[in-house]
Amino acid sequence: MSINKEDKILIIGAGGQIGLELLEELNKIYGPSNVIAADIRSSNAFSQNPFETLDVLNAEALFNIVKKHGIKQVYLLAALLSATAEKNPLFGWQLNMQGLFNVLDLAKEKHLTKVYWPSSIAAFGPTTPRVNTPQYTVMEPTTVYGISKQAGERWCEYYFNKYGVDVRSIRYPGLIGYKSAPGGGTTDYAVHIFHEALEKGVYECFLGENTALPMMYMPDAIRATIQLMHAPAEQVKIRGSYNLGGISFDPKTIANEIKKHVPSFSITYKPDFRQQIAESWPQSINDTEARQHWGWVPEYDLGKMVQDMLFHLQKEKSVK
Ligand code: AKB
Repeated sequence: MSINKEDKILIIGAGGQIGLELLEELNKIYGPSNVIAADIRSSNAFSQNPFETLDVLNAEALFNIVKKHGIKQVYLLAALLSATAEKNPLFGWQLNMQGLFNVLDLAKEKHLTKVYWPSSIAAFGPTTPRVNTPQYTVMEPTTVYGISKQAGERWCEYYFNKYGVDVRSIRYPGLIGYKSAPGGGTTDYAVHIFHEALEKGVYECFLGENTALPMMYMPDAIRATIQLMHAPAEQVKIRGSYNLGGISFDPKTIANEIKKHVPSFSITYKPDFRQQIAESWPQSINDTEARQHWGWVPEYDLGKMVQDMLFHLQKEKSVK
């Protein structure tokens, strides 16, 4: 492992689904005073940490924050996700790409020592083999989000090869957690379903019942992210982005798993524009390279994840 606990870390997009959970874990390792939260909006969740209001498109403001706090590592999590970016494609492209360039350029100029940038299963497309999708395969994404992720992967690799930028990345599946809300993706149903099951006992799903997608429980995703960032540089052999496998299921299967704990729960299906996006993505992921290079092993299967989600959400509701 390569950890410098003195490093100052900046999380851009700290108020998002991944940002909030990453902040909590990085606080445990580096201490809250070393982890600077940045977002376009403030939030009570940042009360322990130094906070900066930041629009990642403002390169000068970003540079000033990096200088002010002596930042060494950046986790760049500000982005428009698949469903939201389809509604505003040019802004999605601009935010997702320019934000990345602003951070990579600071690393190229040696202001940063390490960068984390998330890619996604959205970087694949309808011509990709959908089952057990390998690391290296056909990639022809059809969403603007997916195109930005595919292009971003190539740029990360380019900055590594050309300028020696230590950039690391994971192709996240759909992420499921109880601590934060998802932010405009196609996989969001797999979080909404838990809240609706407990609050209303019914859920209308925006994907069809047999639409299988790769998913992952948030504790696994956060652990993988930190593990990759702490891996010795020579183990990080892929500088585009790593496939990461977790759990693969469709809405019907997760609904049945929830029913084991909430027997009265029922689900209906009303697919919308997100169905087409989901059908262009893999159903399951082969993550051999992540396992071999830096020792990735997932902990949660469907049953364990559903049980843990319901336990925590029920606990929260009984406190309210
Ligand atoms: C989305 O659905 O857009 C995201 C993703 C898979 O990257 N959750």
